[in-house]
Amino acid sequence: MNRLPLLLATLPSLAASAQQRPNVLIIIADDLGYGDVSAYGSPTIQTPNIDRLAHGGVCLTNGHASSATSTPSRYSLLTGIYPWRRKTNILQGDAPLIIGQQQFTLARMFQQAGYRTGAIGKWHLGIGQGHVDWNHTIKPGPNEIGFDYSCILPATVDRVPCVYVEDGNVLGLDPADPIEVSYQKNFEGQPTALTNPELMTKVTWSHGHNNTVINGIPRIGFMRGGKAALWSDEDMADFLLGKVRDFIDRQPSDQPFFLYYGLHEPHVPRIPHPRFQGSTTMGPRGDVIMEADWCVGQVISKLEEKGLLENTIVIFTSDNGPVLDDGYNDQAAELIGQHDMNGGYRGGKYSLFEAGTRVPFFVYWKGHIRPITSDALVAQQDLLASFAHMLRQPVPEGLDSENHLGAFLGKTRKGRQGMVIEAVGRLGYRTRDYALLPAYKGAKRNITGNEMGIVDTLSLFHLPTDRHQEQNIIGKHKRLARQMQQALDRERNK
Ligand code: NG6
Ligand code: CA
Repeated sequence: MNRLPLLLATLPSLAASAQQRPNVLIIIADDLGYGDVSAYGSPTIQTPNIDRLAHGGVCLTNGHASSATSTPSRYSLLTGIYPWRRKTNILQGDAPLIIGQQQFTLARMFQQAGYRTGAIGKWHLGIGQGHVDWNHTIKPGPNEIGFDYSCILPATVDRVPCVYVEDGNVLGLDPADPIEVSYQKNFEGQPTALTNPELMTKVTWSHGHNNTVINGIPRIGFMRGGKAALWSDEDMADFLLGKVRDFIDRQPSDQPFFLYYGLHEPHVPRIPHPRFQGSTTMGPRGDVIMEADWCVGQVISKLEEKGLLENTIVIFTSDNGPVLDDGYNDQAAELIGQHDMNGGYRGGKYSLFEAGTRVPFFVYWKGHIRPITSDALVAQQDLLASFAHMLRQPVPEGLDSENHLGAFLGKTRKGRQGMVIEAVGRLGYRTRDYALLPAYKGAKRNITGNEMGIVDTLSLFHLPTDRHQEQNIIGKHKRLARQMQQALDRERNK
């Protein structure tokens, strides 16, 4: 214990670091589970590049997405507001932008502090104002809420349109072959996975994904045209990485950057580049995790090459917990073997149980952080207030973002007192060690097979001794449960 102040004394102080205005890179995976990285001790998967961040920085063991699905969780990461205050839900590919153009965002905060900002990869926060015309510049999008540059997949890899949108324009679009998109009905004469199953040459659907087939993969939603602009699923990792490299290469040497890099792995459809196919015994889900880990290593190498690594804070996390069958017959469930993607926690994607929101969360800053494992309770929406504090930027009142810069930089193991967690519209409450989950009417399991939460009765779990949330101890801890319920109600009524 006595070594701590000594070691810290050799590191630059928080204030000095703030003056340097380090670059900030957030790498956010899609559906990567707490047990999907070897950093937390999983013996069945090896993620050396991600582990390098975890072992060389702050390895957060109690870091959360605010929600167990993508749109809501990304919404609060970027706005610092709980997603259920805005009733956000998983968006379709043509849904309007859910962040207001006047709204304060993490990207805008960095812009105010003089940063150049970028968003590359999965977006899923909507684009345009409804009735999007994909053949002209689409506004508003990332560029209207604080990003100087963006190259995004509008929604998810399994949703149309299967094109990249760079600074509001569909990349590679041939004006003679315009794009049409609908989530209501198919375009006349267009084949679907149902009418023409033979088109599904790469993977077939198990639930939900039976509309337009693109690149041999059935998707959600209908799309026609835009052939030259279609992305290649196998090349997506390399493509996005290329855009990340370009963004870093174009950075003026006298200006810091903030980059939001949304990995598409291991969300469905899981289509790795051939060099990763068969790289694990877990089938495509394992293989795309290898691909994602490789991408992380490549970005770190890029920063090293440019001499920027010591001046860049790298955050690695995931937008929500893991899932096996999320709509495709890709053998994820069959081949998972002994691998526990939940890391011993219960639930998963869509779930209010722990594995829904407790995600991989690492903060790496070469030469500035004393490697530490920390069970401080922190949430992705806290990055906003924390970086604002670091950069001495004002934030609007009433946000759900708390400043925990000390916890993120490993100076303290103290984090939040509590936080609201959300899964498909249901709310629970977490303190550092306890979870309060509500009773609700509904199915015990999601269509994916993941357990949803508690069905019968209000429950309290003590996570350090009951990782798998088996023992409801509410009878013994009525006062604590009441306090947590009141804290949840206070938040809800704010
Ligand atoms: C669901 C999809 C699922 C996935 C999810 C979004 C079906 C049956 N399921 O509606 O495959 O796309 O939406 O995932 O269509 S998320 O990680 O972006 O939240
Ligand atoms: Ca996700």
